Amino acid sequence: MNRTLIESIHARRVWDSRGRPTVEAEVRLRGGAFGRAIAPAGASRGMHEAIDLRDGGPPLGGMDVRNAVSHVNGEIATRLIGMDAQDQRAVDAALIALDGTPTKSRLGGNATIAVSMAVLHAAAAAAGVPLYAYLSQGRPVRLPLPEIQIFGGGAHAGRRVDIQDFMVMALGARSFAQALDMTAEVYRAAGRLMEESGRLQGVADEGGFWPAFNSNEEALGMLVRAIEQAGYVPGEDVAISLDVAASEFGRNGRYTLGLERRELDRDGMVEMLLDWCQRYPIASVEDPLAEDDPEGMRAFTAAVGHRIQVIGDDFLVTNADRVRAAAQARHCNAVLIKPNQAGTVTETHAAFEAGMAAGFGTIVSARSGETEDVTIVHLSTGWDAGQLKVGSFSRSERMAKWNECLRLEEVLGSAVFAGREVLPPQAGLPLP
Ligand code: 2PG
Ligand code: MG
Repeated sequence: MNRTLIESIHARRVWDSRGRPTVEAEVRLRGGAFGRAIAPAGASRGMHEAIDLRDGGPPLGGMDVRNAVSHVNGEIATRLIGMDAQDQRAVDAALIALDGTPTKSRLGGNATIAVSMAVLHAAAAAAGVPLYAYLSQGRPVRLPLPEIQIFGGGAHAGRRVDIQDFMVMALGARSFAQALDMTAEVYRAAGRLMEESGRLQGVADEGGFWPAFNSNEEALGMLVRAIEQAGYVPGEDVAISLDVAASEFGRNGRYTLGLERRELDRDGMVEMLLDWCQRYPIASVEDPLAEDDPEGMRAFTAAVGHRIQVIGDDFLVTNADRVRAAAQARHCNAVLIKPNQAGTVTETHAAFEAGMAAGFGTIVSARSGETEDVTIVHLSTGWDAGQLKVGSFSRSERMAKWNECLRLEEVLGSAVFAGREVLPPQAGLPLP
């Protein structure tokens, strides 16, 4: 009997952090090993990412996933039972072939990623090691430098402000645990400042404070004050990281800032961001221009890429070919890695490897709709990605990931924290 052959696969409908249904998959191997994973869900989604299959119709605003769940329990289980869970590549190739579409639109990327990750967990369990160790195969790994949201905006906060994520990176931290301690102080200070100025209105989808600001830039000013009030030097101890998520408000080279009632063209948008990078301690900017604006991405990267991390998220959708093309054309210098954008672990890993080969920064990332699933923590550590983005410093679907990192750091030791060396040396210092 081969103990790592898949014996059974079962999916059920569970609920995510926005109270929407999602797909949980469980895989059992002949030797008894077991793996489980839950698909996350994005709100600001790239147009080329794997499709989250939703049922449509009146119930739950069309967001139900009964079809995706039955695809797992039906066709997918029938196809994968008897395959070797240790051969992730073959399992994922079978999922891709069975689906037969470029975007997993038939079976659902939510169905395929839940199964693919559950198979990975089962294989690690059969090997008797934690998932990160199964992935690293003895190669040296590091705990990632976290980017942690303080204010949530964009599609995660009713578009109250245009910019989606105002985050911090604890550049001065010497361990993952210390990075969390420092971020916790900044988060607390930000909460206090919001309260004092009469703006405390709860939190957005990923646990960052609800952005009751009059301009996008006001959030930057408040973030710098929060860093200072927490006792840190902005740009040295703690720097700012932005996810502009510009595809949400930009098309065809035009950008509409709803909060400020103004429209910018590509050059205007690049100019505004450059100005921010000159006046604020910004270390990293994600999707500064829209997914349909490679020219804008290239212009921004040409201006700041030697000093600041420029990440492609919607722009690259965790796709290896897109990462290679972007590296060639210098559209950005870092890639966000989201397993459910690709739809299988193997495709996610291929995008990650393409980023590594290009000398890109690599940031494993959660989605705005999350659960207690902590698979991405093990991917970021086991693949030695160097960075991890999970959302803010509240709400248990976020804290579950940070806490899992602490457990791994206890095993690995704080000497293996990636820290600020994953960023360009001058990241965080205002541009001259
Ligand atoms: C992003 C993510 C996480 P969403 O844009 O990077 O912040 O958001 O999951 O909604 O795409
Ligand atoms: Mg993003």
